[in-house]
Amino acid sequence: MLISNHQNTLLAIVVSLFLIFTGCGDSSTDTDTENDDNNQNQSANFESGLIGPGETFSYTFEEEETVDYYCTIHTPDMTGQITVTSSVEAVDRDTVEMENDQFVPENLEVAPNTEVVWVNNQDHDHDIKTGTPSSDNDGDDPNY
Ligand SMILES: [Cu+2]
Repeated sequence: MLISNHQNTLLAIVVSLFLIFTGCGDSSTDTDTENDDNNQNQSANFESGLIGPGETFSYTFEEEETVDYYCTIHTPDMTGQITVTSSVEAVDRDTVEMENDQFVPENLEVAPNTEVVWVNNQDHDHDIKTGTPSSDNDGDDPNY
């Protein structure tokens, strides 16, 4: 009886150590892959998640830079670019429409600190993300 209890305690300790060890390994690898994927020499970085029909997504661009983005659902054809430059007149907010699986306008120039609102005018979802379709293919999803 005594011996068996002792063995159970040892087993519990070994199992706990194993769970702690594997738990730590998991979380650190996940974060690393995410960061590598979006490293494009641009500071703007967003992922809208699904934008349903009639819904909008907005993001404020702070510094002068050129930002590529695309729709992950309609890749590789649905791409757009935001050029942030103080050479254009500053407005609080500007708009990109999603029509016929295109961004309109495809290239939008805004001054720093402008909020850009994407409007989904279509009857299906879009999902927009910074980067280009090809840069994403190098990363996490070999099946696409
Ligand atoms: Cu789309």
